[in-house]
Amino acid sequence: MTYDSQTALVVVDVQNDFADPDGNLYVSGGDEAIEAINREIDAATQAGALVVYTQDWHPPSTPHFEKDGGTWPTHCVRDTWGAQLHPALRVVDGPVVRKGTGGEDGYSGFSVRDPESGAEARTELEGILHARQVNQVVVVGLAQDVCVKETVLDAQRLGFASTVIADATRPVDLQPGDGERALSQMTTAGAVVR
Ligand code: VGL
Ligand code: ZN
Repeated sequence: MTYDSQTALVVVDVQNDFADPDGNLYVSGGDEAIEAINREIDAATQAGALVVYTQDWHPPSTPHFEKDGGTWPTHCVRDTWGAQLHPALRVVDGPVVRKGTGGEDGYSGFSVRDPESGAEARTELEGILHARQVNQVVVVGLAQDVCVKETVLDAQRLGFASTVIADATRPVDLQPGDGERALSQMTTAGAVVR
């Protein structure tokens, strides 16, 4: 991608639990995507573009987790190894947006949703982008069919022209084909899949 000052790179959830084979919710090939992710971080940094990192950041107990009635194995519990950014990820100066901190499902970098009440709330991401006059986002990271997808769909809804770099993402593929379906959903929403 070519970056400029009105474009931000959003690096979604490149955390040990998703990107390390020993992680609790390892996304197959997540570690292999880091090289392509770092390439985008370098390109963005060289162009002076903003790089934002998101982190899934859950309390130890939340209806987001299987053990508490939810969908997912326990992952990205705040202040644990699993929640840390993967050591191979290039970390440059830029905001870090944490989501799911109050026990919500935090799929999108822009918004969270209480799985029980359905109540939605915004993270600080939209404000960060607007403050920098950003009107375009490039999204990379994990997982293609969960948090990357929801981040891109929200970005499109909020008026940011969005591009997802497919080889800088990997899908969970809970159901076979989820990754491919996510890419076409993002395309249908007006995002560019590269
Ligand atoms: C994610 C499942 C649960 C993700 C987060 O980052 O894609 N997936 N929480
Ligand atoms: Zn999560």
